[in-house]
Amino acid sequence: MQPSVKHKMLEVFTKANGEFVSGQALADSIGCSRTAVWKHIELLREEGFELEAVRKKGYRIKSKPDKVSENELLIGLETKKLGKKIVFFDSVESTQKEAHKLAEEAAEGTLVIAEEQTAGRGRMTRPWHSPKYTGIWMSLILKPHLPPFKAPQFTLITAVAVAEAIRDTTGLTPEIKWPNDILLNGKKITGILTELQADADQIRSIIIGIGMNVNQQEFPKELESIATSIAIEKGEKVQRAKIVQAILKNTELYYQEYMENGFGLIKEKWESFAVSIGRHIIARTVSGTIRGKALGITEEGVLKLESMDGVVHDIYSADIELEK
Ligand code: BT5
Repeated sequence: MQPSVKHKMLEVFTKANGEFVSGQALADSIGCSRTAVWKHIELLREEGFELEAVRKKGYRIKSKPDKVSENELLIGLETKKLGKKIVFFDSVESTQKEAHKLAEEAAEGTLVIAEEQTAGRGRMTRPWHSPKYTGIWMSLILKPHLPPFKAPQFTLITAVAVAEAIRDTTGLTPEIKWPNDILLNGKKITGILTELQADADQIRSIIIGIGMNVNQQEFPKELESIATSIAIEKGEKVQRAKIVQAILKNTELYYQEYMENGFGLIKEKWESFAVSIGRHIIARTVSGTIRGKALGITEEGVLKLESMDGVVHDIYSADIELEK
């Protein structure tokens, strides 16, 4: 199938918003014959789209396949900029690596997404388990005109966008563990990896990697006790494209809010999801381990941690464990 005809057809269905579109209307908008429309409807069906056909009314899309390729993500995407350009891989080493390669030339909002990563990574080159067709493995390229020290705030902006996307699409109640984990019932379902391409005083690109466990029913032994998925917590599978669309919509909204009005509203929302604030925690940083009470985060997204001797530490990056 020619991508342009397929795209045009999906666009018409998107505009129709679940209503029927007649074969003639499809043919007219696409600029092809009714036979070609029929042929392309069949091809969409083969791809897993459920299309209802009713005489005298036409066609409508009843459901989309659970894929995260361009077509599935573009139907129903409600953003102006984010995700308007999608680079899709069926299998790739790491979307983060691909996004780094593309960043210089890419338009802001370009999304790199894959059905599987064979060498997905977390912070400090830790491995990120990314099995095929079950999760969301994606990297988003943003180009804010900001100095590099503002970049950590984007982890928090993304965390709020992701937490709300999970809440709104599944009804589950996620929590955020500073700085980059989203949890369901105390186990990790999402990790965020914010990386930079920058000059000394100016960000060129921020590459936000998001890894979310969605439809996995099981995990490898080493992750069993710390990881979970939406399907495990909800008891049913969910459409990944819907969640991706919600993440993009929320990220666009909070990115704009941040650029126009600063961090205030996002900080408030972040704190409403935060699990570690006010609790006794262990923070493992590259320069050592500090135990104490998490007081909150600053406008810069820095964690304030009060140790037993009353000293308040600024934590820029760490792994956090909640004290029992
Ligand atoms: C993170 O690192 O949590 C950031 C993960 C970012 C992954 C995305 S996927 C798309 C993009 N492309 C990439 O290559 N990466 C990004 P960190 O806080 O360092 O956590 C890593 C640790 O989480 C590992 O050491 C494991 O213990 C655990 N882990 C690995 N895979 C997991 C999974 N699928 N679910 C939950 N925990 C996992």
